[in-house]
Amino acid sequence: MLRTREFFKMNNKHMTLGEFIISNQKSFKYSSGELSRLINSIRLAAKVVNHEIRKAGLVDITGAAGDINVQGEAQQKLDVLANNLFKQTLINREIVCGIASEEEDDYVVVEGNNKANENKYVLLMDPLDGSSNIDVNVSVGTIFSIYRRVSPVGTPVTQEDFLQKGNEQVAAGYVAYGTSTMLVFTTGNGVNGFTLNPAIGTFYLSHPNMKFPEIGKIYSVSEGYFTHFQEGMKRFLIHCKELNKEDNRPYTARYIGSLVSDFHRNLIKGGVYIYPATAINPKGKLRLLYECNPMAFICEQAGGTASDGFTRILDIKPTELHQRVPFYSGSKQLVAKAESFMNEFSSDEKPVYE
Ligand code: AHM
Ligand code: MG
Repeated sequence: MLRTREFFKMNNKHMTLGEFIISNQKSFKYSSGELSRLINSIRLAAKVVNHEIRKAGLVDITGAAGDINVQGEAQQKLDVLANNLFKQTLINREIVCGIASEEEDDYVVVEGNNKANENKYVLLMDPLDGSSNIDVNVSVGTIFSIYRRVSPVGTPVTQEDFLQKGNEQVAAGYVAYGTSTMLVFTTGNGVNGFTLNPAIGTFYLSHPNMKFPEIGKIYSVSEGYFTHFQEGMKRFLIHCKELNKEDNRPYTARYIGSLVSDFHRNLIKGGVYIYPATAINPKGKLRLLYECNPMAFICEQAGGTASDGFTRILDIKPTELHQRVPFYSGSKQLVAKAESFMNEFSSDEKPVYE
């Protein structure tokens, strides 16, 4: 618990997330107030999910719920809970017209209480990413992505509202439930990070204008799959381990296996996160709509690069809700280096999207 003096110092000095939203509303792409209310709803749901996660070790809510999600993976109880909490918060507050989630087979049409839904935004989310880490007390995260609908307002949302290119995103963010809880987001005007003060349940602007260090030294890849990687990826990993004083090699390997945490650390310290194509998962593991697009938007807004090894993530036209793509993201120079190995040695395996 913070001592009283420190508590007041922190709470007087830093802007709260609520204050930030109000003072920045005019710079949001469309400033009708609807997006601000939506981000406020996410803030609320994040606090509730945070509360549940923080007591996960105390009550018997960890472990597989028994359901198998659309990806064929066992759902953890907290996945289900986080999904329901975010969904219910957004539905109750009548703030979106549709929701798509990694934990739902299909998109959810949100109808207004007494009238046709007049809301303009759809939300896509991975409500609890890295959930296999919950049982072992390792950080997890929530990832979200917001678009303007393309179908007419007042009609039920359609799949096309969700299958938009990432460069159409209006806002994106993540919540990192780590040693502290942080909400990091962008509305296309840079990236800002807010840390939750659990004593009073308020997010404070702790990391204004976050930027990837251009030159990173960390690479985050699950090297256990080395044998299944494409030649370009193998060469990049060998490069990371070689001795070279000029560019400070060998680099440092760090892999938590929790995308939000790995990405967040690299954003602060400088590095590259890669979930590449493998012989077993030729399209990689991560989902374009719920994980890669929002992280890519944040990444670029923070001065980094995000690609599938060849193509910019935000330029990919999605073809299905649960589509997977290889994911390379982080400090510009490191991603460029990985891409150069992919282009040189694996260009015949470049993913094609139609
Ligand atoms: P999930 O959405 O089922 O939690 O899977 C995504 C997670 C990422 O957070 C993480 O980077 C990756 O899966 C780890 O996968 P692996 O165990 O194959 O390295
Ligand atoms: Mg996930």
